[in-house]
Amino acid sequence: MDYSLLWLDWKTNALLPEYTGRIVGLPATRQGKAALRELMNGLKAMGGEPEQCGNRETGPAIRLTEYLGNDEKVTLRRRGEGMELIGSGRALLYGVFHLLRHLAMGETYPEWESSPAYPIRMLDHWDNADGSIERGYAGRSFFFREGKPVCSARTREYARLLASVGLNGCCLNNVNVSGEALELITGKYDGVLREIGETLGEYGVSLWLSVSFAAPLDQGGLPTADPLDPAVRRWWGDTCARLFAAVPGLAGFLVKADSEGRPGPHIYGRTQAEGANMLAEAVRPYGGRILWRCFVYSCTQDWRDQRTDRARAQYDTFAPLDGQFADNVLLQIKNGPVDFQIREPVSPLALRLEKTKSIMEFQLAQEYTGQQRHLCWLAPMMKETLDLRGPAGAVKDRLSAICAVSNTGDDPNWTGHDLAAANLYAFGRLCWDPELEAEGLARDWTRLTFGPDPAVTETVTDMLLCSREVYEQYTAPLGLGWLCVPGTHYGPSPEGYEYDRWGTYHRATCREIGVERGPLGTGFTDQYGPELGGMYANAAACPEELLLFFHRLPYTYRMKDGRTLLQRIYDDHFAGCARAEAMAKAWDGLEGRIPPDVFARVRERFREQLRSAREWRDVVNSWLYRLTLIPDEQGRELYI
Ligand code: GCW
Repeated sequence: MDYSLLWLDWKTNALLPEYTGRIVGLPATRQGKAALRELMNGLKAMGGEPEQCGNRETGPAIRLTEYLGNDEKVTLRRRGEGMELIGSGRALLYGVFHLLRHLAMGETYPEWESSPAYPIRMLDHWDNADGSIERGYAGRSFFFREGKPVCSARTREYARLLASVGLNGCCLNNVNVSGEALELITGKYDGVLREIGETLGEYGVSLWLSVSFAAPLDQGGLPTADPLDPAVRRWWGDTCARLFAAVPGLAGFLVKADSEGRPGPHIYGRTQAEGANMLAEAVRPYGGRILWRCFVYSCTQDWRDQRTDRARAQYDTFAPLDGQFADNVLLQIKNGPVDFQIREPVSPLALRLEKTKSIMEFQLAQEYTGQQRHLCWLAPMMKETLDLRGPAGAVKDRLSAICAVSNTGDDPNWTGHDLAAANLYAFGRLCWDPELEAEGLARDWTRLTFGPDPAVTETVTDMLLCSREVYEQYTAPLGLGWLCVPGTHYGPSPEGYEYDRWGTYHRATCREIGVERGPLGTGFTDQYGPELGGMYANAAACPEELLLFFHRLPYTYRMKDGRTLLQRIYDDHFAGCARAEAMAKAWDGLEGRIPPDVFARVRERFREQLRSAREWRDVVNSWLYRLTLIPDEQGRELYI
């Protein structure tokens, strides 16, 4: 086996309760059988000797009661001296993994009655058919090899990982559909897609595909892809009839249209709703859904143009269409209004839609957050996004689904940085239950991954919990974003995006920095409505961590604690770097307590993180010093 089991690598547990010795009940479905197998194997791995007793109950046991259907509600309750798990086949899977996790952490009767908060909880892979992964930092694709989709032992292992944290979907290929991936819907790969669908399906994971809006033109040979053209509609209808019959686990399509050069309905003078609804109609007979991305903005902006504000674009495009989308369309909204920066406000579109379903998109692939070379645990960011309250309630209560860009690849440890697996774990758990606390998630993941050593649990939990703030401190301060190297998005280049076409400017001079997004500026804050928008619009009331997202301010602006804005930025960079050094040192202190290969790999990553953090600190601070000629109040070194 050339990959690890991550948090499913159950450790020996001498204190397994007696009831784990007997398993009663014979699930009938594939998923139910998978649950039984997982239970047997998990208990054996922990050192237990479970006996399968069919339907005979002779003493304390784990009883599996399967009912037919597809719902996801799990009931796990005490029954005498044993436990009973009740649910559909897939619910049995979730219940078994819950039970195993809690047994592994030393609990005896982990009762649980739960349904997931969202019916769709999935990972989006930006895997290309040639095996590369767009923004992938953990090796190459395990879904595509040598230009073709493949179903391998790893597909199954991946499905187990997803089910074990409650995820139930994955989109196989990059939203930028190109090359051989364009053929995924043409019949050429039906056989292997079916195999993948079945393998994932055993673990309750449905398969999604990214499609190109121009497929009728490019693959169908039609003269147009206009969504209102009858021949185009027919082509999609026929394509779906064949595809959904051939690939039973298929759940629908993910579409990036009119975004960063991708084809879409705007080309034909049609709205986003007309485009999405045309596809929705094609997948409807098979219960399919369309996940329609809202990442629509001008990526050919003139940097001289101060009126166009990229942050506004998604709301301006989609909010007026609310009510026009078919009911099997979900609008897929990135968590922030711009693009996965380390700190952004919540996308106002997610707070606004009333008649349209939405799916929020997070990015576990750490494109802007250290590329899985830096430790940056994203659960606090996800929670802060989901918890935000707008005029009509919290974000988490308005969503219909959640997805994330996957951080996996074919590296043996799945995520490149061994500790980045904690992002995948926490994401799944939060999709099931957004009320879970970050600290508990960090602790559980650490415990399951590294075993019960309290020194390891404490140290790693603390590192995970502070890592996002640390990364934020030494990189881009106060919501400013975009100080990274263009293209690769790794390392500092404060002016890198300044005179470019991407709409991501800070317009720093020797006196001021940032874009004014209140009513006197681009008016972006209006998109939040009077209450939230009013708060963001007023610099004194705006949460400080977002100050430079919303405002253009002089470096001498006084922060709440009396420091100037500039001094705060200097301080953050020094503090962030020092905290990163402390984290690396804390990791070194775990030598001998962590498997040596993992220890060495993470130590290497920390080395790189420190090198890069120092670079960030000195480049950003020196850049501002050169602009302002205002020295650091504490006399620390800045470079001319
Ligand atoms: O952040 C940008 C990335 C692109 C990505 C795009 C998107 C898949 O740099 O690589 O393309 O977002 O989300 O569509």
